[in-house]
Amino acid sequence: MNHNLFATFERRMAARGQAPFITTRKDITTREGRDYSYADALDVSARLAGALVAMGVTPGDRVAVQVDKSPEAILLYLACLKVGGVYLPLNTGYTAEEIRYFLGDAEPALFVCRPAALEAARAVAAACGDVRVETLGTAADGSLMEATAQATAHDTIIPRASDDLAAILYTSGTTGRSKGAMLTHANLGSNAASLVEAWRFTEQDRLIHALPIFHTHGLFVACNVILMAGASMRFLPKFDVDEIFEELAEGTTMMGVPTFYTRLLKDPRLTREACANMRLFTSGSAPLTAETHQDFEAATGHAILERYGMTETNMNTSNPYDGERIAGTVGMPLPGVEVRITERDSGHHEPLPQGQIGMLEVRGPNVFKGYWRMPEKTREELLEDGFFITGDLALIDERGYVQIVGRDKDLVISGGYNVYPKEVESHIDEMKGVVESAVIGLPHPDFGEGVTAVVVAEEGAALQEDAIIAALANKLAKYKQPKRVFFVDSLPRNTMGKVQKNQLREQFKATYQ
Ligand code: MLC
Ligand code: AMP
Repeated sequence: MNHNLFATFERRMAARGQAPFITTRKDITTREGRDYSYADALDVSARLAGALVAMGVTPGDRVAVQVDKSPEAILLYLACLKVGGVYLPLNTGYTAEEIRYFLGDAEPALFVCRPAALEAARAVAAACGDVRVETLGTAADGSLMEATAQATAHDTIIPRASDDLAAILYTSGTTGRSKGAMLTHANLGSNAASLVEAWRFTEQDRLIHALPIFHTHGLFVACNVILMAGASMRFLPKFDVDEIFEELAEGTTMMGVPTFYTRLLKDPRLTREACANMRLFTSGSAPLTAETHQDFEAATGHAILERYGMTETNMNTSNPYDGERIAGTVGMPLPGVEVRITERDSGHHEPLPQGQIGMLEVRGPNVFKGYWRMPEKTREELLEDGFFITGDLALIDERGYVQIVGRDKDLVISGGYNVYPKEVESHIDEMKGVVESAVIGLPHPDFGEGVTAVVVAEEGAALQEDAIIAALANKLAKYKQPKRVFFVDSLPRNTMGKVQKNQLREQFKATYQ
């Protein structure tokens, strides 16, 4: 049997024929959009697959993609699956320096970039074994689409085993070095099927899609679910409050990070009437405060359905569709997913009594295969019994709902994007005049947490906040850059010499309030 995820998608897509798959907003002047029915998507993805094969992509090859959001980028993902390639999406915010690491580590057969970034991409690719570079723009333009127009359709779905790789998604690590999470066809397929069921997606659904498509949330949770349900999605280039209000009347569902909801709540147009056609709002990637949950329900009558997941695991838990959606909880394990809370640092992974806070560990068909070319890291986090150590601290309440209460990992989540302090600190520490630094997340009204640096300068060094931020511009994606930099004489440490970030978070807690 062919376990290629594309085979499952293709059956649904063929059955849906001329039904809409992805629609885009019309251009204001031309009044034209690019709408793909399922039949169109099958046709173009088959030709894209033909182009990939002609470019030398063979089964198991990585295809790295750093492009702006467009329907064609999703068709490229589908084409990549079809030919047995491993899709490797990259955040559009990554700098050339960051891209160099990913290309060097993943050794892709092909790198697809934005047309405007071609020169820079070629320079990076040349330094990484001369990776082939093609372009894809947001107007169905670029060399990849030109090749596709000439390509013969590739009709065969390359056979894949269930644990063959479908995608690699990079996720930063506590050591500052990003790790490629290897996701299999079975990981993605099983999770999408669970979510369609859990969230009652049907062919009638129209998802308002305003997330980026290079992470688990916007790519797998959103697009795979839509494909499996045979539903449709309205593709917005990014989250924009005005555009969301224009879409609510015809949408039925929206998936968002908490920042989407706090921004919508600030707008007087958020009413029951405005959301009358909607049946479901979901939230994830970062904690949704109970206050936002309650305010949203008061304004719209909709209880946001919060779920919890990770790049390595896809979605693990979800509040119920029909039962009570409890604010401040991430619900119960999805079917087939096991969750246990263990004593952190104990090393024996015995479940703690119900109600106690500990390390959250998960096991199931959703859990990834390991980190790309990092067997030791994989062994540290993915246990022999199949449980994955999430790094999140949680408890399970008496009703069986999971509450995430904190993180054991030193991680900041800003607007749904992960920022590992170590990565930012190492860049700041390299700067002239810096003794050391600590990067922390502080409560931020818009992004949930705001990345903040606390720096110890050498005596007599004339370091400025602006200069430090400016010096990071070419090194780190914008969302990783500190929004503020503070100077202190020394960093607080415990007797073991470990920096007490709690104290710093307390000292600077009012920064963005
Ligand atoms: C943008 N900026 C950010 C930022 N996004 N800074 C910190 N954190 C962020 N998340 C920068 C911009 O570059 C800009 O800088 C300034 O902040 C203000 O920008 P903005 O216009 O207000 O931001 P906007 O473009 O509207 O983006 C905000 C956002 C976006 C929240 C809509 O970040 C977003 O779509 N986040 C979703 C992330 C996501 O999909 N996560 C899923 C990960 S998967 P300047 O200086 O130029 O003004 C995962 C697993 C799971 O975690 O469970 O789902
Ligand atoms: P990522 O590595 O980008 O996949 O981010 C995964 C992390 O996001 C998890 O380990 C959690 O810390 C966090 N996360 C995701 N969903 C939620 C949620 N609903 N509540 C709290 N934290 C979440």
